[in-house]
Amino acid sequence: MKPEIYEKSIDLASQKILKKAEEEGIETAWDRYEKQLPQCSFGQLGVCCRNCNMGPCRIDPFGEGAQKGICGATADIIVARNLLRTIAAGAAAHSDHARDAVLTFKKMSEGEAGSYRIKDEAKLLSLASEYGIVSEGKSPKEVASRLADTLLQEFGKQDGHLLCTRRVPESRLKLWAELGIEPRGIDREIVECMHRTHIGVDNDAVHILLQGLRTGLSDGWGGSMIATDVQDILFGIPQPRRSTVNLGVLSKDKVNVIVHGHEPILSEMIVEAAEDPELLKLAEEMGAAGINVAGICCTGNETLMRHGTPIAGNFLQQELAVITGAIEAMVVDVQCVMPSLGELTGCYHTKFISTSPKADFPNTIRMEFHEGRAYETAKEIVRTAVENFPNRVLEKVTIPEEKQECMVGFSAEAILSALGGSPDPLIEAIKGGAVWGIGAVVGCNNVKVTHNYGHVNLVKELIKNNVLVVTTGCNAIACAEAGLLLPEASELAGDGLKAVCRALGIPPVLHMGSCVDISRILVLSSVLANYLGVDISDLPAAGAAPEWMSEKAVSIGTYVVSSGVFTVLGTIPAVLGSQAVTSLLTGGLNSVVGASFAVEPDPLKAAELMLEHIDAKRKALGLDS
Ligand code: SF4
Ligand code: MSK
Repeated sequence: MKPEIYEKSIDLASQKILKKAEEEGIETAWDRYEKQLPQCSFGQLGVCCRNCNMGPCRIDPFGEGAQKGICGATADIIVARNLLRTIAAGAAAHSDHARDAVLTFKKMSEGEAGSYRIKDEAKLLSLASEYGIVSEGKSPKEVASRLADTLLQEFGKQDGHLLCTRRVPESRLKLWAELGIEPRGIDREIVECMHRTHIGVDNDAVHILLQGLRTGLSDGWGGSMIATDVQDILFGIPQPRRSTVNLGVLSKDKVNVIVHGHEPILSEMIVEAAEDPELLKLAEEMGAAGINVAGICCTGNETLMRHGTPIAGNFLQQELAVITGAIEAMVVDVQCVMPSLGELTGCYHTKFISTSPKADFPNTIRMEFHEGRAYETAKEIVRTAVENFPNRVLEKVTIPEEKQECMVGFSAEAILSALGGSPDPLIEAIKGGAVWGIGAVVGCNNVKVTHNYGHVNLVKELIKNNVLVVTTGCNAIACAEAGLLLPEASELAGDGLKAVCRALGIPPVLHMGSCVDISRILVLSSVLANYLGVDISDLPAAGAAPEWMSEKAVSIGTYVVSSGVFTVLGTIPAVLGSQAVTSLLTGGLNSVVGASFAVEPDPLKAAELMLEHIDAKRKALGLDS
């Protein structure tokens, strides 16, 4: 039976636009999901292999048909190999993003990326010193150049291990070394995954999965961390600020430009170009009251965190934003951009502009971005949007009134500064029980879950139980839309957390950034663990991804668990076809890395699992008061 609109999304603005889509006969991801049902159970269980052309082979999960692929691969081998390829793809996406950020940084240092500057010299100098680069007697650009060279070597490194892992507590690093999963070169780990999963190479499920852990770590403590650090130098460390979210941020009378994807390199310039007097004058000539830039997904999170640029929505709202009929340009870079936008934008006046040399989509206008003329490209893009304003068809425009204020910008540095410069107040609050623990809730939307239902209900349950939540990605946007990113939301928190939030003037849910910024959560965990003199796995902390869908989320889950944090997944990964892999991930990993996964689609039960875990960790630390 066709689902009701309220079953598709809990968000009122989204429900209104889903109704509009129905009335206009416009197809969305939810409709296409219906058409996919029932989804292939071999695929769902992870027991289908296409790794060579003797296949595809698939294992009969009921034990009646084939139990081995043509080469002899069992369900355990096939599931483990598929999982390893998924981790590799996710790690590649984050790390290739990082590579581009470092290349821009390098060009900036050589004066070949004119529009970019060093925005945070203090972070440049502290990173340089962390990487052993002497900055005395050198100009900031010389230091930047040396740092860029060092960071670029992290990708192709052939000897030793990733330098960011120096931030890891010693006991954890020792454990990784003993297990042989200390990450080496970022590219090396990803390439090795592809090699190992080629027919006839690695055919032991445990051996394969250990490489999965190492590859995930090369993302979290490598690619993602480098992306965050370099973007902070170029664009500034996020600081607390206010903004607004949801489809209601779209303007009735201004030119609406959406920036969507993951990389802030171009969107930073678009935000600047939208304030260019020449373009503002042109907007006025076109009958618009100004230019309104709004974000979707993590490009949106990046500009939100650093400029307070409003966010129009998370992953499942990208189509809905176009269906409002109010968008002049949908500007995309990489990752999480639906190819459906090509046909969809054709139903409205929206220009669909693709900008990355790596990513094109059907029916786009290509306006490829290169650092050398970044601002010029940004201006051309904004100009295209402005000139499109007169084409807006007023009868087709519905902008929901729902928009929600939020407080964002909680980088690890900003959190420490909100605490007065030391983790002491937080540690004391945790020790005293006012803050019962820390929950890291992240990840995507997935049509298999009512949009934002998993995110919002899980987070509400955690804060009700005095768990301070840190968030990134689409979870952060869902929380913002539900009003949870405001200091006033502490009214929904337990008494202890409420008092702490009031004293510090912070929300009970702290927005730490985009998907690559989960590295900020790793850094914060390390700081807390080191301060307490324990391993990350000893902290009263737990993670969750209630509505995850992307391969990047699998890599993230892998590095979070490998770093010692128990993590609950709200949607089921494609591993259930192997008993061995499933029990390793959900149990066996505990005795290997001190943490494991759980799968629980019900957000309240997921919160319960996280709370039980936090209780146990508190007890082990002697904090059971
Ligand atoms: Fe089949 Fe083995 Fe080839 Fe996979 S690698 S398709 S299981 S023969
Ligand atoms: S955007 S990876 S849907 S969180 Fe980072 Fe959202 Fe997931 Fe993309």
